[in-house]
Amino acid sequence: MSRPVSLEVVEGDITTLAVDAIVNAANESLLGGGGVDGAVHRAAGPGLVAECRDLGGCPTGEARLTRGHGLPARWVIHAVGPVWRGGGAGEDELLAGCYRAALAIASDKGLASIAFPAISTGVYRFPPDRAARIAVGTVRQQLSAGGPVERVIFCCFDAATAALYRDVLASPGDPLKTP
Ligand code: AR6
Repeated sequence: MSRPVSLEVVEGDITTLAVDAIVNAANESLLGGGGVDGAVHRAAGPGLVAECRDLGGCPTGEARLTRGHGLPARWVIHAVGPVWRGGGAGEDELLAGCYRAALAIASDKGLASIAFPAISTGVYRFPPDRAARIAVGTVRQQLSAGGPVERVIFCCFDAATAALYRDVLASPGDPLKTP
């Protein structure tokens, strides 16, 4: 029997969430940056960048695991989203790849709860509505196969992004097929 997976929207700072894993919107170096990446590294403390250094980077569309260090979350999954270049450079598939890769890591580790930021929608300029549909659609698709993940939080830094996610979650049909 398959158990229901809870998909929730939380407005706020992802570094405060006491979940099994938070996802970081990182860059290919994995050595920190601005936005959510800067916040994650500040809250985790210097042990995080030291662990990241040993990973040797991460290609766009993929993800890597570290411990949470000073964060309330036990683990950080660093996902590298694509820079938006107009939509013709495989951005949709690369963004979907981030969500798939992060959930695959969570499943491998047997994690029950995971929180995602709106990957690529800040410095990397991915259109937020398109990104929200890809995030929700890909997570639903990935979790339909079952596994240990029971709770997925879409952590939105502002009210507009939270409203967008609530709309996508409430809309009938597959968000990946809605133009
Ligand atoms: N908690 C939750 N969401 C946040 C937080 C936070 N503390 N801070 C920002 N956001 P961005 P990207 C939201 O720019 O577009 C970095 O320099 C933000 O409002 O953090 O994937 C990396 O090193 C936006 O909705 O990530 C890379 O170089 C979302 O998180 C680059 O930026 C993503 O914005 C990655 O750019």
